[in-house]
Amino acid sequence: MTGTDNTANEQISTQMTGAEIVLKALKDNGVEHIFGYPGGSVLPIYDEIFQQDDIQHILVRHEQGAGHAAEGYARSTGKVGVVLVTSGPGVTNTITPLQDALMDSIPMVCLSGQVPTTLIGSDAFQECDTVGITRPCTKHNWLVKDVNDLARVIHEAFRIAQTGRPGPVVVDIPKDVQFATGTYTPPERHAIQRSYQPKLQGDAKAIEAAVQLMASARRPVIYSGGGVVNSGPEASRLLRELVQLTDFPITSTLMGLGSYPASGANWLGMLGMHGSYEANMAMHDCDVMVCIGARFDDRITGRLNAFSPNSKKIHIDIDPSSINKTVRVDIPITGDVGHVLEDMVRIWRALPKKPQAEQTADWKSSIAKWKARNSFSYTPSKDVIMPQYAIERLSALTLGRDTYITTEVGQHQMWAAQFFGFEQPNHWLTSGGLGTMGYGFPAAIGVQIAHPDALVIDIAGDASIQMCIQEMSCAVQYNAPVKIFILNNQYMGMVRQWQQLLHGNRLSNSYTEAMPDFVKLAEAYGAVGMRCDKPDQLDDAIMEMINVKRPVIFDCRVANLANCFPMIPSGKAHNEMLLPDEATDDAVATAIDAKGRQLV
Ligand SMILES: Cc1cc2nc3c(=O)[nH]c(=O)nc-3n(C[C@H](O)[C@H](O)[C@H](O)COP(=O)(O)OP(=O)(O)OC[C@H]3O[C@@H](n4cnc5c(N)ncnc54)[C@H](O)[C@@H]3O)c2cc1C
Ligand SMILES: Cc1ncc(C[n+]2csc(CCOP(=O)(O)OP(=O)(O)O)c2C)c(N)n1
Repeated sequence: MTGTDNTANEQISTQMTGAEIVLKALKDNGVEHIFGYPGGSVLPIYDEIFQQDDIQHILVRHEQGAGHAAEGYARSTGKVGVVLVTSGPGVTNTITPLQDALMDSIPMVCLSGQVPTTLIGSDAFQECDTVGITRPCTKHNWLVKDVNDLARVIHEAFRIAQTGRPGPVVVDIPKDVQFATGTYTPPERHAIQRSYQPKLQGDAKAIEAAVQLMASARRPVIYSGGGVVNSGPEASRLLRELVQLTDFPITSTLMGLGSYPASGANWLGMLGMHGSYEANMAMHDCDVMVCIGARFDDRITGRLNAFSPNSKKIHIDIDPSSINKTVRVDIPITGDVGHVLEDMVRIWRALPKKPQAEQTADWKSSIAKWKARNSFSYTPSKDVIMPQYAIERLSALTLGRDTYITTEVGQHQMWAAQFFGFEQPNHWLTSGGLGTMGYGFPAAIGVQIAHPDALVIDIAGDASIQMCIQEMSCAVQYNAPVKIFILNNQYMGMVRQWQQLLHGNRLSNSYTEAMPDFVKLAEAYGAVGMRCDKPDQLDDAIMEMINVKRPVIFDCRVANLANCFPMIPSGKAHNEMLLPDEATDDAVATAIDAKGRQLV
C-alpha cells in the first residue's frame, strides 16, 4: 500500500494499485480464505497475497477444485466462497463449479485474471472471453477496464452473490488494471443499486390468505427445500416452530435436508425420484401443499400433468422467476423464507379458532399406512456389506459429533440422503441441480478449512472420486483431515441401475475397469488408506477412520449390483413409484458388458 492508516493521509491512503485494491476489498468484505491457482495474468494479485497475513490462500490442484471448495466453504458457513484463477484455462476450468453454484443457489465470488486491456480481442496468450463464457452460468459478471471502478465492482459482487437468491458472480480483471494505481473506496461508501432490490418481506395479504388456507386443510403437507438453508439458521428454527404449531407432516428436497430434523415426529423423509413412499404419496394426495424455498424441480414433480392433481398450492420463494415456472400455484409469496415464516407463525398463533385434530385424523392414518410400507428397506447380508448398511453405520458411529457430510453423485448420494438422517441445516452438502461428479471431495476440503475441528466426510462412489482426486494433495498440504468414504461397487452404479431398468440391461460403459488401488493411492499422496469388505469388521474400521487425524481414503467394498429404491422412473407420476419389494432383480443375473462378459 502506498499510504498508511493515518486519517490525515486519508486521500493518499486510498490510492492503491489494482492488486492492492483487490486484497483490501476482500478484507473489507470479511474474507478470510480464498481458493485459487496462480497464472500469468493474476501474478500481481498473488504478489499482494504473498505480502499479507489476513487472508489465507488455499492452493488447489485444479481450478474445478477451487470452485467446489469455495461452494463447500460457503454452504457450511453461510458466507461467500471466494475463488481466484488465471485467464484462459484457469477460467474455463471453473465453469463447472460456477454452473453448479448457480443451480444450487450458492454465493460465490470468482476473481479471474485477464490479458491486458490493450490485448483484449487479439487472441492473446491465454485469452478467452470470460464475460461471454460465464454469462449464462453466473448471476452477474463484470470486466473491469478502469482501476477506479475496481473497488465498487468487488463490493457489488459480494452484495449480489449473497443477497436475494444467492449465486456465483465473476469479476474479470485485466493485468494492466491490477498494476494501475487508482482510488479505493470502502463498501459503505457505495450506494445500493436501485435496479437490484431483492424483496425480503412477503405480501401481508398473501401470507394471511395462506394461513387461512392452511387452517382449512384436511390433507396438508409442507414441502421444504434449499431456500430454507439459504435463508439461514433462523429460518430452520421457524420452520420447526411452524411444524410444531400446525402438526403438519413435512418432507424436504435433497437440498433442504437438515432444516427439519430427520428425528422429528412429523418427518416424512425426502421426496422425489428416490424419496420415501410416504413423502411422495402425501405430495400426490394432499389438499394443501405449502412449498417453502423449493423450486418444483423435475426430480420432485415427476410427470407434470400428474403432479399433486387435487391440491391448492402455496409457494414461498425469494426469486419471483421461480414462482409459476413449472407448476402453477394458488398463493404465490415472494420473499425470504425467514421473514415470511416469522409472519406465518405469528398469524397462526393469533388464529381465533385453530383447527382441531379430527380435521386431519384420516390423513394421519393414511400416512401411517404408507410409512408401514418401509420403502427404504433392503435385504441385509452377513457376507457382503450392503451400501445402505454402510451409511447406517456411518451415521450411528458419528452421532453426537460435529459432522459434515458431502457427496459425489450417484447411488451413494441417494443412499446418503435416505439413510444418514440429518438433524441440522448446513451440515449436508451435495450437488443437486447440476449433479456434478467430482463435487464432494473439494467441497469437503472447503468445509474443513472453515471448520478445522469438525468431522468432514465425503461419501463417494468409485467413479466420482476419480474426477477430483488430485485435491488429496491440497488436503495433505493444509492438514485438512477429510475422510473419503467410498462405497465401492466397481460400477457407475446409478448409470448401471438405469441401464438395467430402462435400457434392456445393456451395461454400456458403466463397469469401471482398471480401478486404482485406493489404499495405495491414498498412501502415494501421504494420506491414510483403509479397506473393509466384511460387515462384521465395518464398525471398527469406521471408528479407526474417524480417529485418524489425517486425510483418509476408506475403500468400503459393497454389494456390486445393489439398486437404489424407491425410484420414480422418469416421466412417471408420484404414485407410480417402484418400491424395493416390487422391483425385479432377474436382470441382475444376466448382467453382461459390451464384450459379452458376465459381470458380477
Ligand atoms: C442423482 C440425483 C438424484 C436426485 N434425486 C432427487 C430426489 O429424489 N429428490 C430430491 O429432492 N432431489 C433430487 N435431486 C436433486 C434435484 O435435482 C434438485 O437439485 C433439488 O430437488 C432441488 O431442490 P430445491 O427445490 O430445494 O431447490 P434449490 O435448488 O435448493 O433452490 C432453492 C429455491 O429456494 C429459493 N430461495 C433461495 N434462497 C431463498 C430465501 N432466502 N428465501 C426464499 N427462497 C429462497 C430459490 O430461489 C430456489 O427457488 C437429485 C439429484 C441428483 C444428482
Ligand atoms: C461430471 C459428470 N459426468 C457424468 C455424470 C453422469 N452420472 C451420474 S451418476 C454416474 C455414476 C456415478 O458412479 P459412482 O461415482 O461410482 O457412484 P455410484 O452410482 O456407483 O454410487 C454418472 C456417470 C455426472 N453426474 N457428472
